[in-house]
Amino acid sequence: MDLPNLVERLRNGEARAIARALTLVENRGDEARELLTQVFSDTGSAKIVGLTGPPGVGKSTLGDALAKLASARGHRVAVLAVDPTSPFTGGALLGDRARMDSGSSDPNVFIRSMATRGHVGGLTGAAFEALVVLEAAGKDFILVETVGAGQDEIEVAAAVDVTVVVLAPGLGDQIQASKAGLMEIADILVVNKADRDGADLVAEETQAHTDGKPVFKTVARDGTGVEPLFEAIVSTTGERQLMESWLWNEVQEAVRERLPREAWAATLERVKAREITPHEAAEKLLESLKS
Ligand SMILES: Nc1nc2c(ncn2[C@@H]2O[C@H](COP(=O)(O)OP(=O)(O)OP(=O)(O)O)[C@@H](O)[C@H]2O)c(=O)[nH]1
Ligand SMILES: [Mg+2]
Repeated sequence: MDLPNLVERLRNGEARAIARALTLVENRGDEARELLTQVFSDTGSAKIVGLTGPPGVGKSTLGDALAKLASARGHRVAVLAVDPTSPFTGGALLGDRARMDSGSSDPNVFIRSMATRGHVGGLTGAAFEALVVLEAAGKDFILVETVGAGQDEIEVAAAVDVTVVVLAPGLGDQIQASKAGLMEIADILVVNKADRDGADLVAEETQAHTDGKPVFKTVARDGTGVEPLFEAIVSTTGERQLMESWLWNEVQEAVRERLPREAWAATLERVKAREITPHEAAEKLLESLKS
């Protein structure tokens, strides 16, 4: 598939072309850049929903249930799982990525997991580009799942139209700390695994710590409570920060790439020795990029 061919088939929404384009984006080569340049102007209108929360709370299961519902309502749906810690369930536990990528129980839902760790530009750049690819393919309801653990993941979840933070009963104490950051970026909160003991308590506590944000209870596994959640997602209009986050990410990457390592190391030593302040150092480093 050459590039013009790929772009045409991507625009037609062909699953194989989407998969191919996402692989290009994952590999972060020149071809991906060229592809994005060609399709960028016809994107921007999809509803992009972030699903984030601690590992194992049921994000993928809930994502699958929401995707099916959205598909049944006539949306063209895609689910992007960024660096999942466990594979998509889709009703059953699936082992490998090939199967995971067809893991939805609804054949009209495009599902893809994406590994971005360790890649140049990091998680954020690749994930933002992937979202644009899905939009170019005509997807109008896109769920992006990230584990709400690292700063990058949180950044992606916060940059979309609606951020849904998923919690569940039985989370350990160490989760409590990261919960505060998660609450902040949430538009909507969900306590999943409502069939388990302690779900009501978690929901009450969560409600008490949010200033009037809606808290939903769901049993993703059997679909209980998913419909009201879906309605809330559809009627929430958050402020999309995708382009701002993306641009800022690119600027940071560009600066990082262009700063000579030696200049960086030497300047850092001077800062450590308290010869110049980080502020002065930053000015000098930016100045050195001009020449
Ligand atoms: N009891 C109960 N189990 C659930 C529910 N939803 C999901 N699970 C189970 O919880 C486990 C984890 O579900 P996932 O959907 O993979 O959770 P996740 O948050 O995507 O996990 P990571 O991607 O690894 O962070 C699976 O065994 C699910 O079947 C629920 O509503 N109730
Ligand atoms: Mg998952």
